[in-house]
Amino acid sequence: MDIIKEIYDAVMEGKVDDAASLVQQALNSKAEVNDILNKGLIGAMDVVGEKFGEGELFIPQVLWSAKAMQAGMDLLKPLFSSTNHTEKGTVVIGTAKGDIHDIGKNLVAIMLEGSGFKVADLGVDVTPERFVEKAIEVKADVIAMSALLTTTMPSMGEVVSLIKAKKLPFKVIVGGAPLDQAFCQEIGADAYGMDAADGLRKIKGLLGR
Ligand code: B1M
Repeated sequence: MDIIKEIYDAVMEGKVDDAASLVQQALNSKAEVNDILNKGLIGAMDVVGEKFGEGELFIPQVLWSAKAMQAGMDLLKPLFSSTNHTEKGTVVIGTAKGDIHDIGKNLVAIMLEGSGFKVADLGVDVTPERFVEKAIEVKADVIAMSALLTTTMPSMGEVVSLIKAKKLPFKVIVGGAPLDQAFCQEIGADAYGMDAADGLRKIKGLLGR
């Protein structure tokens, strides 16, 4: 069987060890990293999400799939490592208040680090105040926020309001499956990242790098 399909199946079935060893095998056999990530790991997680939404899969199964995906992603992380160590800027990243989804956010953080950015990762369920405090503490250039729930999207707008009220210099980028460019404009954020690669591109664009 095609190794990418095997990775896809391992994530679908939530087989954490298999996902890791198959990703390693794929890397050893010089499979395309983008195929491993997009067709194997993310492709499977998208279908898991659809089945979860339709009530065909339940939270424990989704969690195992998420763990399998993360195990595969951990092995890809070094491949995104920067060869150019000139620091491009500092980004504070986290998942919006009330939201514990972190796979997409982790992917954005990996790509940023790999591209030479300093990343302060606040994890999940981050309050608007905490985003701003951390950005002040580390003298960030950008605050990057992820949300996967429609109910947690509005707290991203609170971050923008806090920044404006305090006249702080931080740029704001938002991303996550339920968001779009219109929402980004509605809350007054500076950019919307459609996926992790687009997030990286937009952050570079915001900083002129
Ligand atoms: Co949740 N969940 N979940 N879940 N979950 C969704 C998001 C959902 C769409 C599933 C569904 O119903 N079809 C639905 C949200 C509905 C809505 O609000 N519209 C949902 C729900 C309802 C819930 C709970 C409420 C379920 C419950 O308890 N009844 C609960 C919420 C808990 C909470 O947060 N308070 C919950 C829990 C969970 C798990 C814990 C089981 C698990 C999370 C594990 C983890 O993250 N560690 C989970 C998962 C895995 C999902 C799905 C299946 C997959 C999400 C994922 O990781 N995708 C998801 C369905 C789906 O999205 N299809 C679902 C892979 C990841 C790579 O994609 O994060 O979209 P994503 O990131 C993308 C882009 O969006 C973008 O880049 C990435 C790709 O390159 N991106 C950015 C993301 N952030 C970015 C930031 C940027 C730029 C780009 O710049 C800053």
